[in-house]
Amino acid sequence: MASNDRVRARGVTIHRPIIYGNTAYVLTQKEREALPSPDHTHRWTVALRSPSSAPDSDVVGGADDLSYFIRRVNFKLHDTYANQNRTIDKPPFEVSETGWGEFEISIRITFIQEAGEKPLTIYHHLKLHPWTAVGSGEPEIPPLEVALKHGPVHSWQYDELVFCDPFQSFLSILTAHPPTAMPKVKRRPVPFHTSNAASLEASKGGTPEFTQEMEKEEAERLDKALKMVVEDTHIWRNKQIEKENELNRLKKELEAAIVNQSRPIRM
Ligand code: SLL
Repeated sequence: MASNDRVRARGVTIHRPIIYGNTAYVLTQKEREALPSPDHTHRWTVALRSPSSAPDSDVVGGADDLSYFIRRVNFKLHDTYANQNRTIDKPPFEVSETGWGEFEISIRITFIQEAGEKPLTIYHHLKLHPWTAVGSGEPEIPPLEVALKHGPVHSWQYDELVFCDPFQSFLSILTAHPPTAMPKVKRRPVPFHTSNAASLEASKGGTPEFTQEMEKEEAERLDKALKMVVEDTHIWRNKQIEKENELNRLKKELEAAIVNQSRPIRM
């Protein structure tokens, strides 16, 4: 190690974008019969990747190899799986399996030693079923024939790993590997996400892709949601004031009635 390896670049903040999530396919009858467990209905891949996609790829994200700063990723699956702890120590950082149910997967990221960072655990809810009844009633799991027509389910979350005051050596490694920029505008469907109702429909149209435009749209959705919360708070506050006034009025009426009742009747 060079002498300045343990020196921190104070005041510097550097981040690396990531996506994590899953893609799931409905198995055909033939595929199911070929499995040791014919009750499995889906084939899926859970992964940690770079957000930008390789050109003309049918994979969501994954253009960059993240092993320049990530040493290992542990995926912890549901108890129903044999060897539920899957350690992936080289890229691609992903696990493919078959199964019948959705569950929470914990994804533990271990950084390269130079980072001097503790491992980080994030969670992804494995998504197998396309949502139906969007906006009208509770979402339901559609029958497999319907899901088959819908095509693969893509459920991915964008996030950023932020490093504050990084060690000089780690900073050099990061700056030597700039992430591939995401396309500015949409060319493909947007990845499904529960916070974005529009993505439910869009995710039917093929392999989705993350873009810079999505960031702007997410900011707009957050703005809109904040305005709604502020408006609602205002409405409910006024209702509360109204009800408190009514309560006071009724209390006074009641007091007056009691006073009247207990007043001696003069003959
Ligand atoms: C559910 N709470 O009931 C969830 C559990 C478990 C999924 C889902 C395969 C297990 C095996 C599998 O799909 N487990 O290999 O038999 O929906």
